[in-house]
Amino acid sequence: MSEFFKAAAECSIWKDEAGHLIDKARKEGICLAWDRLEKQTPQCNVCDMGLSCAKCVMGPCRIIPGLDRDKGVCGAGADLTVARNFGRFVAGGSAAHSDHGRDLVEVLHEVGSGEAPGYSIRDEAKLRRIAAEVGVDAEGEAPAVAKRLAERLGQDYSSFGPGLAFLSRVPKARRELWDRLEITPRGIDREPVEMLHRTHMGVDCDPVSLCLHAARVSLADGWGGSMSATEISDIIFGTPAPVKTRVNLGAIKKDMVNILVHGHSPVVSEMILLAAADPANVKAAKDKGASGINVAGLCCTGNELLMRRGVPLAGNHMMTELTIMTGAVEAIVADYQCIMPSLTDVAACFHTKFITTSEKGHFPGAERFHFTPKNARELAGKAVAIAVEAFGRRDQARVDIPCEPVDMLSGFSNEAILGAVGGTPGPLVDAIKAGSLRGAVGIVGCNNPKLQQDHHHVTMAKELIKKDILVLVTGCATGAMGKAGLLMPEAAELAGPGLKGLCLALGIPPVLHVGSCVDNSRIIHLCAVLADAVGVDIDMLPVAASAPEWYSEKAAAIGLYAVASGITTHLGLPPMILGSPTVTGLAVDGLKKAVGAAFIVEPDPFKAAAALDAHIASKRAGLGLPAGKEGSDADAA
Ligand code: XCC
Ligand code: SF4
Repeated sequence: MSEFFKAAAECSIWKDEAGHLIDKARKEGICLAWDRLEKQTPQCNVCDMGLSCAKCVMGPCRIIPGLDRDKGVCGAGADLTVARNFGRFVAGGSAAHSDHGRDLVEVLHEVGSGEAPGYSIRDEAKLRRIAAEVGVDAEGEAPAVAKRLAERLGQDYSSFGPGLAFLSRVPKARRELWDRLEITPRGIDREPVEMLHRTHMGVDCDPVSLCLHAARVSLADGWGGSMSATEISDIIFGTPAPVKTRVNLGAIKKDMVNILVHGHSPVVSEMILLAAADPANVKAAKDKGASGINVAGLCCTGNELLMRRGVPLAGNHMMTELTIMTGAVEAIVADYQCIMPSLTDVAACFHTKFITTSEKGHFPGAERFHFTPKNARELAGKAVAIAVEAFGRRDQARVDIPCEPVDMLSGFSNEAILGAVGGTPGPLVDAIKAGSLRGAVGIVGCNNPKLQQDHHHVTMAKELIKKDILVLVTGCATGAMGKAGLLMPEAAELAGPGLKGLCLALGIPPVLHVGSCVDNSRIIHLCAVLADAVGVDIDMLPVAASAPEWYSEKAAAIGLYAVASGITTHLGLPPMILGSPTVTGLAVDGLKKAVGAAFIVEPDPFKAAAALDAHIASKRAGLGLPAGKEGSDADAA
């Protein structure tokens, strides 16, 4: 075992980093998510089961069958109440990611129209390739192609377009299945809006029908809004290629002006990066006594910059409050999603400025900007100036950055993954057929203060790579994997012999960072490419997904589009559906018959990894493939 890995393995990451700053906050009387969770505990059991309803003012109702309250005032029972709640939950998640996708469509349109100074087409080849793929004239000047592509992808949001452009990527058998089940998404906006309609009192009263529509809602996100967000971000900001960078709170620099970009969209953060590199701003920082300006990422905005620019990642979801506790953050520049409202409270305990950039995301107490593609360059300069000014008010005696950053590799877009094996899926398929690569699992999603942060992500990844199962990681799982050293090629030593050989031959880690949460669309696309190469539907592939520490509506939408696409998905915590035998039965079993995949709910990461391993083994057997070398050197060591 290399020195690098020994160090990473022996470091008690949570205790030294998060635990240290949680202690600091408690000493200083600053309230964090863990404290608020404690105050909220025990949480309402009726809500936890999905059995409370406040959708009209005949209610609110609590459906408690054992207490002779088996129906709400309108007559809705447990199954219907849970299905309505779950449908709206998924609609919320799909709407969030897909509305992010709309922003990218609009920026692409403005770039094409010459109305977005500061933005350009960084990957013209991809622009033309995607345009041709979705049937848009790909010839002529790049801006004109960009405008036409934006108009085509914009049609996917309406109900009157030619149909979702990227459905052409879905294997034929899967498309036919969706048509038979009437879950082919018809419009990115239409499906979540229809869910709100169906769940109004007195519309869709069949829990099964609501669950199927929830699947349709999620597919509109996965193969629509999220996929557009990913592809257009690549076109405008560049398609990711492997890049070395660093992760953890050590990405915050004691002697520099630190700006953390937070949220989900690369649109603003890319401009902040440019403004931070502007010599005039760097000089202003030096005049204040700093050695320069440092930009680091949080959550999925962080993932976007990590993938394309190698900008270090300071933290994932449950680290966001703690970054401010270092006392060394001058500004958090936030766009939208997963930004805890508490951040302005914690920031107020320090010199930290909290800056919002989206007209959709307002935070009382924040410095509020409204970024548009037209004014982004100018406002980014102003945001950086605010951070530089704040550095002058930093109390160096309160600065506490508890760790050195850990190296990691990022940038594994599908183009990069397929490029590494020669440009076609053939060699990957051959490795799967031979059993050196037994399968692949996407580990995705958030942290949740109910679980020991990062532990479930890391444990599952280690268990799976041991079994020659490649792990792809997105979203907040990335920070966990990175801190544990799993995103470096040296981590191949922890993999089974087959995966280790593949990693050594290609110089890649056994856990590949493939992006932010909208980039889960890269994973379903890659599955479709592999399925077509093998000549089967996606549900027959030896693949799975896992969200071990999830918290958000978006994660539920992602999990559901993975399942509806044929990818069995593990959840570390159950969604709020356990009050309905029908909905729970569908989720963990019934969907298998309908779409060939279902959810596995298992809080223990060792048991969950074993379940996914067994799933992959059964899929290999189904394809008549050899079992592969289960158990490994790593196991024996
Ligand atoms: Fe949010 Fe995407 Fe979850 Fe992280 S992983 S807590 S959704 S930032 Ni999307
Ligand atoms: Fe109660 Fe029905 Fe109204 Fe929900 S919709 S609050 S169950 S009456």
